[in-house]
Amino acid sequence: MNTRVDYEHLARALQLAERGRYTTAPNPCVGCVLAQGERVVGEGWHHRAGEPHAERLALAQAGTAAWGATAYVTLEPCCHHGRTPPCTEALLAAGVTRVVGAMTDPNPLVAGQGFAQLRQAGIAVEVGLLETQARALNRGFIKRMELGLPLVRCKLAASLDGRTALANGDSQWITSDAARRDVQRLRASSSAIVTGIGTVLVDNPSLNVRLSATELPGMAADEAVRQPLRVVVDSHWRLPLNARLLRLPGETLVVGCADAPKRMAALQAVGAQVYRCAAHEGRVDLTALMRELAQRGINEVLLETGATLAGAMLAAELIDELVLYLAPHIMGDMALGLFQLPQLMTMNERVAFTFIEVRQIGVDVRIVARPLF
Ligand code: AOF
Ligand code: ZN
Repeated sequence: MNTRVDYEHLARALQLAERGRYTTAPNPCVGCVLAQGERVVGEGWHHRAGEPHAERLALAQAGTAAWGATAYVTLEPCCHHGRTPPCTEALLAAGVTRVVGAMTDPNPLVAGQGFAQLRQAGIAVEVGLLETQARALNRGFIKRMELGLPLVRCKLAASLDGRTALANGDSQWITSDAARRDVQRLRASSSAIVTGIGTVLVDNPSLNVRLSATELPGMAADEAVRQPLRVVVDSHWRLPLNARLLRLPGETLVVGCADAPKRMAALQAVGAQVYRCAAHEGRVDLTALMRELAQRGINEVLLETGATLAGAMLAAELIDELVLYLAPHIMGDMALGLFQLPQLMTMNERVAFTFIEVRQIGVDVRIVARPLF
C-alpha cells in the first residue's frame, strides 16, 4: 500500500531525475530520495554516463541516516557492473529496508533482477507507483532497450496552411524567435539530429545547439552543453566538403549507401564520420539507419528535414512524435508541404494522429501529435 508520503517522495525523485534531461544520455534520467517517514535524508539524480547513479549520490548524502530508510527510485536499481558498480549492493550495504520503485529497468542486464535481488535480501519492494510519469521521462531509452530503435521526433515549422517553403525553396524564417528558441531546447535534449542532403544543399543549416547551460533547466552554469550528433542522410555522398555543419563543434555523421570509397575518404578527411548503410531501392534504408543509431547509444532523434525524408520516415513508420510549429500566416497552395507521400486514393489511407498537446509559443502555435500506426 502506498501512502501520501510515498507519493510525495517519489514525485520529488521524478523532479530530481528530470534535471538530467540534457546530460544523461545514453543513460536514462533517474532520481532517488531516501527518507525516514516524512523526513528526507538523502537526494540524488544521475548526471551523466560514467558518473555515479542516483542511488549512490543519495546514499552519500544520507550517510548513516540511510539505515532503516526507504529508497524512492524512479527506475529499478541496477544489479549489474556497468561503468559503475551495482546500486542494489549499495542499498543493501547501507541498511535500506524498503524500496519504492516507479518502474522496472528495460535494460536486459537488469530487467527485474534488481528488484528480485532486493526482495531476496529481505527488502520490502513495491513497484508501479507513478509509473506513467517515470516512463514519460525516458521514452527514448525505453524504446531503444525494448526495440533497438531510437525515439524519433519530427520537428516541422509551417504556415497556418501547412506550407514549409516557397516553390523556389526559400523557407527563412517561417516561425518567430520564441519558437526557434523552443527548438533549441528540443535539440539540446536529443542525442542526434537527422536531416536529409536536400535540406543541407538548400539551407546549409548548422543543426547545432546555441544555448548556454544557464538556459537549460537542471544544468549547472559551468557545465558544457553537449552538441547532438548531426546525421546527414546522403545516399550518394553529395555533401559539399565546405558545408557549414562540418565546421562546427560536435560530430557529423554522413550516411550513404552508394559505393564511392573516394568520396567517403574525402568526407573523412574534412572531419566527418561516414557510415555506409544498407540500401532500400537505391536509397539509405531508414530502418537500418535507425537501428545503427540505437546501437551507437542514441535514445532520442530529432528529425529536422524537408518533405522528402520526412515523408519517407513517416511511411516507414519510424516517427514517434510530430512537433509542429504553425505560424500565423498563409503561404498558398504553390508553396511546399510537410510530408511527401504517394498520392492517396481513399480517405482510409490517411496517416492518423492523436493530439498530445497544443500550446501557443510566442506568436506561433506548437502542436505535439503522435501517429496511430
Ligand atoms: C540505476 N540508477 O541512476 C541509473 C541506472 O554504465 P552504467 O554503470 O552507468 O549503467 C548504465 C545502466 O544502468 C543503464 O543502461 C540503466 O540500465 C541503468 N541506469 N540505474 O540504478 C541510475 N542511471
Ligand atoms: Zn545503478
